[in-house]
Amino acid sequence: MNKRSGRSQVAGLPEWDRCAVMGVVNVTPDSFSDGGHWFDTTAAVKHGLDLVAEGADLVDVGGESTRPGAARVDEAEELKRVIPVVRGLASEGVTVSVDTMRASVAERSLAAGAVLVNDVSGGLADPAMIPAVAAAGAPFVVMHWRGFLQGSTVRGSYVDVVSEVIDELHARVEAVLAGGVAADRIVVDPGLGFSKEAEHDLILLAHLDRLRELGHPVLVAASRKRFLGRVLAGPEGAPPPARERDAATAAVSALAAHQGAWAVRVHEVRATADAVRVARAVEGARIAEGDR
Ligand code: PMM
Repeated sequence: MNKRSGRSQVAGLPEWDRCAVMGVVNVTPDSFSDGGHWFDTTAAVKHGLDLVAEGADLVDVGGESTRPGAARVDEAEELKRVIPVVRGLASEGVTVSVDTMRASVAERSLAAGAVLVNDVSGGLADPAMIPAVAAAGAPFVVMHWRGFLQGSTVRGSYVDVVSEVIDELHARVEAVLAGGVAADRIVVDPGLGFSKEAEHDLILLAHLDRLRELGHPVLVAASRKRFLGRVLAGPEGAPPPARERDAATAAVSALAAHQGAWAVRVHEVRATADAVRVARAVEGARIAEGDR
């Protein structure tokens, strides 16, 4: 934790003096938000490098779509998609995160140069995940997750969504700590859109301060998600397609950075890179004012 700005850091990763930008490379044929456009190793590596050129601090590589209703990819296929892309980006000096629920994919990715494991199940999907991350000494993103089935009605009912997400994340963090992952390597994530309605996502975004009270850096992954489609829907109620939600995503990035998020995970990096820099400048002005 930086005492002056209150900014949180993650052991084992570079330090950024502002909210970090995590660019997304989905190496899948069926990702809802980029239509499988990057389903090719060379194209995926090039896309990751382009994201870095546009201002991404780290690149999150995933080979399995988590969109509602997506079928699970088998392990061999996930490895085939992810490992060459992780290796290609890491060999170019990119800070690489791997988005996987499988311990084997996490282990092989770390061996290929990844430095962060991002598991949307928070270690629940694969019992071997936490021991693998602990053994490697890798930083770990623990996302709020209520199971494979997602969407509006499935396990998405809450009385007080902020308290419930915090309590459930706290329980996962305890399990991850008990499994041997160091406290200063744990990142928490509210899991926007996972077993949550649009209003749940918005309330969680309004209360990132409470999530930060868990004592771990917070990752926010709002990019192109359904709740933004709902917010932007026209009078007929039709949400714009995922690719037309990037300006809204950048707005969330500014809001998240302003509330002290450690990082934001986005598909379109350029606008978010600007947004987090503006948030940093405003924060710098506030700190300078306090010094006068
Ligand atoms: N969402 C998706 C994929 N990976 N990782 C984290 N930590 N948090 C998320 O909310 C999250 C994630 C699904 O979105 P995508 O298919 O657009 O990548």
